[in-house]
Amino acid sequence: MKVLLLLGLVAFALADNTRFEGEKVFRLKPVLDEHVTLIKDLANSIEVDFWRPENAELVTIDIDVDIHVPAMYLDIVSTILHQNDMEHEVLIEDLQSAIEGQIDNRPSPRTHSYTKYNSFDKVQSWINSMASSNSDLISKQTIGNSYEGRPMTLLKLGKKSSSVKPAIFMDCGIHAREWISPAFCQWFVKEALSTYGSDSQMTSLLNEMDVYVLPVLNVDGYDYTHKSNRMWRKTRSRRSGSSCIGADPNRNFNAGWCTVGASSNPCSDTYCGSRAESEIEAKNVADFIRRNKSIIKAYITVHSYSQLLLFPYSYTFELAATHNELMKVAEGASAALRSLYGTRYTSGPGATTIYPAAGGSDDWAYDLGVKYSYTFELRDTGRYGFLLPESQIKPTCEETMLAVKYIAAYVQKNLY
Ligand code: DDK
Ligand code: ZN
Ligand code: ZN
Repeated sequence: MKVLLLLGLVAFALADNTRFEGEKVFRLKPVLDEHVTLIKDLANSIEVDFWRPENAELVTIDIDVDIHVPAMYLDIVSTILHQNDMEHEVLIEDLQSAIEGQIDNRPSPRTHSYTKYNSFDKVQSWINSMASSNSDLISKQTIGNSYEGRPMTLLKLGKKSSSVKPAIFMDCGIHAREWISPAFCQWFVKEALSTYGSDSQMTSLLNEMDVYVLPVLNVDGYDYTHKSNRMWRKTRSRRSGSSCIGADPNRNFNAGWCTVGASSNPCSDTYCGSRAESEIEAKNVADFIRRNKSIIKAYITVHSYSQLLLFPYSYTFELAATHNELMKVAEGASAALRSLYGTRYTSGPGATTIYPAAGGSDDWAYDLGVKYSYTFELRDTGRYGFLLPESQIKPTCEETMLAVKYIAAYVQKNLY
């Protein structure tokens, strides 16, 4: 007993439990070239966590820059901002309180809940129970294991059929800290199953097509944000020659890999990895989509935050061959989303709408031949950022459902 207790204490002491007391999130508004240079210099000299854009190289004039600043640098940063007359505001006064405030005060259900941020283990047991209880409409398969050995379980929704059906592939949780994303995939599965038979669009969709849903792509990172560091973004892979962990899975796909908006520094949050598909999680997804390329008609990937509906390209400023159609569908989807609660989304190609960034899954899928390829950046626009309160899970998922269903209906209508 004593030994167990001792072991427990040792494990506790060794666990990385990053806390964020007194740390702030600032929104900077650079309007001069000097401001941009200043932000980049700041990033090189002190430890700043870029929330939006996700690294300093992506900072340009006239965009909002959201940065999380550790307590020890607050005075310097504030002095620099004022000395250089850079407009700014404090988005989050105290990051640790915001992290705690994100979780509702409702008694925490021991089981899975659609209106809470579920741990990886809870999502995993939810996947298993969903797949075993609705065998007519849903099945699961593992597309591989993560770096740390967690299963990547894919759900297949669709009325069983003897013929091969065209399909839509959707993943959530590429980035670990974007918790609203896996929450949406879980919501989607629930809604699909519960409205099949009553909602005519969902019924027809699942009769004619299959929808593959990967609720959590970056399983190791997601688990790590629940257990150790809420602000983690990347995978958890280790490499020789660097003590820094992980690569950005959304910079690791083979689409203009590491040419722009990505870093070759393993310590960066946008590290592109040692080569395209070096991250097993990206490779497992790419392998699945390659294997099923002839049936996959649309690819949807869900992130947060910024309220954007993006499509190719991000690795180049060139317009996609089907740009006009991609834009038309995105605008229809955004309008559908907005019709529920008035939430405004901006649609457009990644490179000009958010920032140039190579190695994204959407660009890769599109170039492979998946004609309808979209990246959602869900709520909000920065008030809570990654720490969107649980009270917003339901409205966010409800409105996003309308956009995803809009895209699905369009794809279904244009199958043949
Ligand atoms: O990966 C990113 O930095 C954001 C989501 Se957090 C999306 C960037 C645009 C789509 C990538 N092709
Ligand atoms: Zn993301
Ligand atoms: Zn983001």
